[in-house]
Amino acid sequence: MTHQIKTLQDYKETYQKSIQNPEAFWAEQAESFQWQKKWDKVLEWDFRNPNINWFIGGKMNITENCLDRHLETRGDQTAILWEPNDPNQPHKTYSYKELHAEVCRTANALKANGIGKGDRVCFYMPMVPELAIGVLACARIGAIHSVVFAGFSASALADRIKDATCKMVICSDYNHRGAKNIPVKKVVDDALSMDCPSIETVLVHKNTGGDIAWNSLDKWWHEEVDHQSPDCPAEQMDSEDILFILYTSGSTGKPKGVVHTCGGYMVYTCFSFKNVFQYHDNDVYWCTADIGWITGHSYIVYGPLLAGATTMMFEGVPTYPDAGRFWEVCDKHKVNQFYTAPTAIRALMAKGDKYVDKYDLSTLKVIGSVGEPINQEAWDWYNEKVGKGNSPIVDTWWQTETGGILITPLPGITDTKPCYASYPMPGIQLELVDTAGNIIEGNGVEGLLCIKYPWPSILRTTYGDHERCRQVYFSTFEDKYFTGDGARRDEEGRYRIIGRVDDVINVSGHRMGTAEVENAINEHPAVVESAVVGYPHEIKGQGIYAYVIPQDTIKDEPAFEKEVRDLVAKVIGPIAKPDQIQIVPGLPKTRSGKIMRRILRKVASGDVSQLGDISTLLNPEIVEAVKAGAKVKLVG
Ligand code: 7RM
Repeated sequence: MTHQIKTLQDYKETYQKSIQNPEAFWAEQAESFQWQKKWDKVLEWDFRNPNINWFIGGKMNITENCLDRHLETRGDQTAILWEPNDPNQPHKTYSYKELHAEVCRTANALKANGIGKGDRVCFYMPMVPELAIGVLACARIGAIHSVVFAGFSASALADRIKDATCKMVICSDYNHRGAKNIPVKKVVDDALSMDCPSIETVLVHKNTGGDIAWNSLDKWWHEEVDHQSPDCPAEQMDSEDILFILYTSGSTGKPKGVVHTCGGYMVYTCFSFKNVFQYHDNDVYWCTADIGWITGHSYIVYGPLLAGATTMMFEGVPTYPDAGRFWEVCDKHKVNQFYTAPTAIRALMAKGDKYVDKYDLSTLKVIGSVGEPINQEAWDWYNEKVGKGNSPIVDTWWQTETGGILITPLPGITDTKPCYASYPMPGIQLELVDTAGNIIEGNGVEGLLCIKYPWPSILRTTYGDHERCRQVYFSTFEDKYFTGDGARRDEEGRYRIIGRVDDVINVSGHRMGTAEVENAINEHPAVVESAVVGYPHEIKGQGIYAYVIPQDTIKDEPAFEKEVRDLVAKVIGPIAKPDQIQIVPGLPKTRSGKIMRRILRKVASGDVSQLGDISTLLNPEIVEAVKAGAKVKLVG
């Protein structure tokens, strides 16, 4: 069995063991899975290339471990519990047996439509069970899934389809989200009109039954899947065969396709799930993320199913029909572990205590947070109002690239401290360095967060561009994985994540490259140049502040701002719309022409007390103009 840490002493010993002999430690964790052929060697690695291989020579299929392995012991237990958007509609359950059969049917349908090992399949779907089923069906036959969050625009979807040369897109007709009915298939149609020649089939899941256009590549999910056999042999996969691609934003260029492989991802997501959430048989676990993000991949689908858990999938939003929905659902399904994002906690907190106070919530044992720093106020509210002071908060730090949770308290085992993600998981060797790469030793220090040794679910490459992977993650500091985050280590060795040190902003837990948003804004014909920065936002954590230089005087500013926002929504998606747009005559630049983002960040945050030396700027006079037009109240 995957080791489940029980005591503080156990954590300390396990951590020591994992550092002293990582290969023996991870081999022991890997033993508990079903391997078609055991590995020859546990690990080979080189961070310079990078070249990272875990469980070399091992053959397996992750779905045999998520599904088949549990049939004898828990075949009738609920695997997926699905709660619909509309509280008056019935929920659905899939037992492990039923899920196995559905995954096999779907896998057979994919095969019948020409999908085989190594082919890429894109998903553009809301949170319906068929999304989890489809993803697992890909894994069953060795096809690589690329799930695109269904809030992205047609052009963002087309970019991702093209980058991975996907053969198939799987979508829904429409999507229920709160009181809205969103035309999902229409977005796919629009994406495919942007030249995606690799797509051979569009598989459409009938979700609402609303009217859709029907094109030559389209096929209905139910017509392709329902008549298939409920048995499908699992494709034999090498540990290092690709399991999935997931796009994520960086500081430059277009989003990159982070690649995770089968063996290591399986071992780490199961191990971390069992330990971080202290899951026990018959518990009901709920992660509110969308499967379009890594949190949904690792901690709605793979981690929980590998561990034989009951995992809930929620179609709706936290505020529909009112701000008590999360808590109503926790009570309804007797949820034991609840995992959400600080932005949701802050939004619900702002609606007032009456929405949470009327629920019992006594089944909760562990409550989690992920995606961005959780501020003290939100932590306290979560602790008191949701956890009722007796459910430990696990503030989990990790990234799309890390595949699983790397820094977190272990509930009931290690202590918790507000705003601290706390301690590294077993196998995770953290290091803080300064900008020159010098290691910062000791406690009570701050630095750039790096990891000096591989763990099983570290990314292997960025799809189709290995050099970019090397450059972004492994070249800043020699022989280390650089996270892009700054962190503080307190006197007792706990870690507090401060935030990104690059041009990536975190809006409601969604990662966004400032360059990506700028490129979208610059598509507007009346825009000469733009600069985007993050600024503190009460609910979203960070908001998007855009400085825009127009070609000519803008006569109708509100209309112009709306055009810019709509354009960003069209190019990337509504989540990337700027919160503030400031029209400026110019941008502060260095003599070498680089935008001084530091100054723009200061103005956007309203604190201009320490702008620093601006005399060396190419255009120091522009700073006054930028300050004069600020969209927020300035102090200092
Ligand atoms: C899981 C996920 C990764 C970035 C990461 C951080 C930030 C995530 C926390 C956090 C403070 C946390 N993947 N981040 N978790 N910051 N405390 N507990 O979010 O790839 O989308 O984002 O998110 O900056 O680098 S992600």
